[in-house]
Amino acid sequence: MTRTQARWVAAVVVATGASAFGQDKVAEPVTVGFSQVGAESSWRTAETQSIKKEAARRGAELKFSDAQQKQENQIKAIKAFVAQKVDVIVLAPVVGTGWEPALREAKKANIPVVLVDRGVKVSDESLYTTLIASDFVEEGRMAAEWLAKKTGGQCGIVELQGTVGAAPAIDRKTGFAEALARYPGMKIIKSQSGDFTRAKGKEVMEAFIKSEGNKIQAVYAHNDDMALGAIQAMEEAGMKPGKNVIVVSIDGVRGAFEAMTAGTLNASVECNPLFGPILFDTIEKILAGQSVPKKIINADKLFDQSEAAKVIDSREY
Ligand code: GYE
Repeated sequence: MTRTQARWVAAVVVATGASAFGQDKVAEPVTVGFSQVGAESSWRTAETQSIKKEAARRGAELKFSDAQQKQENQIKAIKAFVAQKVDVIVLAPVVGTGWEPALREAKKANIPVVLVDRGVKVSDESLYTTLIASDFVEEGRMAAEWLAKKTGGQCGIVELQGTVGAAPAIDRKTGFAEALARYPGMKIIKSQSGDFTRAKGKEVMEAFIKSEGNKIQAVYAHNDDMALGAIQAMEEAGMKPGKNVIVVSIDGVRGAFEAMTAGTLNASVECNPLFGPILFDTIEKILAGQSVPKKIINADKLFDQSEAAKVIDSREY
């Protein structure tokens, strides 16, 4: 057993109040450095809370760093975690490329890296231990198939993309476009990034309304926050989102369920942000020297107005 592994076992013993040898142990907690993207969306806030809560529950020391959506801040955080000799680094990477030098430093220091919610493109896959995320391409496909059914395969669509270069923005666009190719009557008439935020989603939608007006029959937003911003823009312009304009998005946050119940959002593909338990189960395995799969995929499901009111009270985020 390595020193880190021994500390992990000791920390678990302390956290659960159990003592394997019938004696009290005072152990240093396992330290986890978590470099988070920021707080751009309600999904992101739910993810942060879930991870902080689970760290506290298991008695791990979480060093939390909010990058305010800037990759340079995340690179600085990784370097700082390496200097502090944390036991594990958890990274939710804002974009997909440009990570190799920082990840190499972590590898050189023998610190395992767990990617949560977004993947990276690296030439050497050994630079991270595992990725825990949703299948974003599939989410895009689900949104498109649902829209095709709803509109009979006929509609002019505006697309609000996520952060440029982020895995969920790239993959949600790809999956949606792939499914759309089967429906010649469905066309994306405008597509632009709203950076996954409500304010940007509203701003971009206002510009779309100005240039495209009533050619817009549907909105596809890469996350709920941007959809909610777009809904506000449409309401202010006297349009009827959810009725004249069909709105579909991704995440399944509480605000989306409220909008579906109110009739302004039509559907949302759930993307579960509650990573805490699965993340710490995985960290525990890594530190105990057990092997973990390279990819751990969350299963997602689409909700529309027909179920929103029934399930809203049981939603956890
Ligand atoms: O959909 C969005 C957030 O990376 C899956 O990032 C995540 C996305 C999520 O800002 O709301």
